[in-house]
Amino acid sequence: MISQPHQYPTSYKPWSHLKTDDPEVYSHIEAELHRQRYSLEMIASENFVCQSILAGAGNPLTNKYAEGLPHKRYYGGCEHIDAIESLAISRACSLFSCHYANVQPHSGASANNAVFLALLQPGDRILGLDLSHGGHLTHGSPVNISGMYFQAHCYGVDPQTELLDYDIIRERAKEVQPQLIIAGASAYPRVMDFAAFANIAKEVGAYLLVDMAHIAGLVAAGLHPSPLPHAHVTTTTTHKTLRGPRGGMILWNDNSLSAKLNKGVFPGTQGGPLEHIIAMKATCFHLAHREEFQTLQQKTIKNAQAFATTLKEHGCHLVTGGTDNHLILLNLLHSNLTNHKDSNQVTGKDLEAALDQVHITTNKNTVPGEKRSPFVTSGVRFGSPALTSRGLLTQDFKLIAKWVAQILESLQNQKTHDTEPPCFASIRKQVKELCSKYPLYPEW
Ligand code: DSN
Repeated sequence: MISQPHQYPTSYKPWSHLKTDDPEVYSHIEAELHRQRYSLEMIASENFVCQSILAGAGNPLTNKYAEGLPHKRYYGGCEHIDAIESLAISRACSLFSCHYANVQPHSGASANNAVFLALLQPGDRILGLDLSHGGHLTHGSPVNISGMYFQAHCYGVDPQTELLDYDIIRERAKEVQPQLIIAGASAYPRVMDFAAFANIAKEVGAYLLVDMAHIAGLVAAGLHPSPLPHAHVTTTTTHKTLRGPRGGMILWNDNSLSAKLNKGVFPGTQGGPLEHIIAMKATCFHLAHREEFQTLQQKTIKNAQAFATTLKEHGCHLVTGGTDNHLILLNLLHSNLTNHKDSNQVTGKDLEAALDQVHITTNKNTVPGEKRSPFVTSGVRFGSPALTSRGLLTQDFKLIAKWVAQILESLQNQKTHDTEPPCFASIRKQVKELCSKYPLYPEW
């Protein structure tokens, strides 16, 4: 593991007491730690926190109710909670160069809901990136509250380049006349032009919400342009590239929005804040100022690009042809690696399951022009943050990409499903060796 502020001298684990108090839960936690240790985690939205944050999240602040904001609480005894939450707010503002932050959202989805409640009326029009083009459920999907309580419209990527085309987005915005435009994605591998989004929002008189959850760590390190100078409101999670505890946050600059946004969180959509997690958000923002964090984010991009290049060398088609950030989206509709005319059509579900069998963890993902259901899909999404935090190098990412291509090719060539393709056993062994070379939380 890299970028760990402290190595603990003993093998004491924060969850050790559960061994006697609740052996059943203890054994599931141990099993999950074992899974994380002996698999290659390539889900683009996941990461491994440093030991300080992992251990620090189990702290006495979990015992405290603190509804309200620092120094304006509905409960007594909040003086230390106030100090910690104020620190988290000021560190968030300093890290992202903005004036205001609410660090209470339990997740990115909760942060987005709070913004919707603050800025919209039921039935208002919102415009976000199509889910199958890399958008997110909370940006207007019909199965999410954002698509049920608002009139949700979407824009897509250019069918040829698979890139965002700001002229097309402008046209959509003029047609739809939304009250809110959402920029941000969970499967878009390229830089987003937030200034262009802001211009479009201004032209149609809409608020601009940027959901930077996936790229927050890159933004903090100055490796992706920041949305903060452009968006009315920015939301994020804290646990993806940012490498903090699992949670969300809202950032903004215009004080006239402050009361609405804060009320959108509490009492609008949440109750008591998770102050033990807010303490670790503060630590995350502190660590993100360090040079090691910058280096980690640079390596995250470099490793993703090495992975993408190797997949392409093996004949894989990547959405947009590559990546500028931490994620790679493999398009299986155009990635035929075999010479056989009658090769199998491999779905995202098939490849995700096959990679699971060799302990490479990914997720099936829709791709632009998707015809299959979200449970099947024609793509697989990969990400570099977790393995980069674990210490894997560019050469390791190239090796993993080679294994992915071998597995895909063997699925495309497979004549019978009765036996496992021959390369699986050897790749599984090599995955185990690679995991052992980069131990995860070795003191535990
Ligand atoms: N579920 C996250 C992702 O995987 O991208 C987004 O919330």
